[in-house]
Amino acid sequence: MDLRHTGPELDGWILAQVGAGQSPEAVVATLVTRGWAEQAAIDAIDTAVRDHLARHARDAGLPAPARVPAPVAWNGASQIDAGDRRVQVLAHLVHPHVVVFGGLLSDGECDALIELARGRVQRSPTLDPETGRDQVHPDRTSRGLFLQRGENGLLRTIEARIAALTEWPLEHGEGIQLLNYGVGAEYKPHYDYFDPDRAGNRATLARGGQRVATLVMYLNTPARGGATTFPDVQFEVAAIRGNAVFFSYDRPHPMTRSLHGGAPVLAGEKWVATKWLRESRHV
Ligand code: PD2
Ligand code: ZN
Repeated sequence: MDLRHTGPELDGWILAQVGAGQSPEAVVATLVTRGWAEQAAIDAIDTAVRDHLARHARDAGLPAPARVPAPVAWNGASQIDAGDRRVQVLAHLVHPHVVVFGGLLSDGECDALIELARGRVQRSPTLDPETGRDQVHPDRTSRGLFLQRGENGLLRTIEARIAALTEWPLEHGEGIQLLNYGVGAEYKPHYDYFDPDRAGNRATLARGGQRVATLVMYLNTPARGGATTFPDVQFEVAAIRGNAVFFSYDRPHPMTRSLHGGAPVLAGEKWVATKWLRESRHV
């Protein structure tokens, strides 16, 4: 078989190899022995598999999968070098794709973010998918503050760390949102992606494409309650100061099992900083 050129023959061969259980590394190695440069072989495999999955999704009436940040490997390193800080990997779930990080923020950074927001937070809105306008909704009873990306030195430091940790371009991140929940406040289960079929989401989607991942960073440890929950898999992440939960969703569809919520705070208060990552540059 002629494997020297891109085209249907090569794509068919790649899919047959992967389908037979060959690892991507083994397929790259075979292509290299046939004269391919390593990076070109990786790109050819990536394209063949991605096109195949997109066709498969379309045939099944589903949105095509997007590329998403994938910060950890299965049974990979338990600490990640995030540039200026080593971050622990405390737990990793594949579907939904959830990673619990330890020690992402220092105590001082958590306190500084809370101080920045205290007195400035207002009742958090949700985006009305029909009109595209912010609305106050009973499902979301936290108080929040949106910050600009790179608004001050502290945010620039944290945003650079997040970009290193997630291996996702800093410019694809939205500005950080600070949230405060008092006793009884919660964020009922929802999806963070935007429904592309709703007219009110068009303007948001035009400014950086779809959201593909969320990072919720815990700035304090509530006295009781306030976990981040994933109801589809009956999984919850305890809010512990400095830790964070990351989750990704490769398409705007419940099949991602990315339904999640902020459970009610039962005692004390809860502070989080949320960072959403987009497919492309967010403006
Ligand atoms: O505060 C949380 O745990 C939480 C839960 C679900 C935050 C968000 N979603 C969010 O900011 O989207
Ligand atoms: Zn959310």
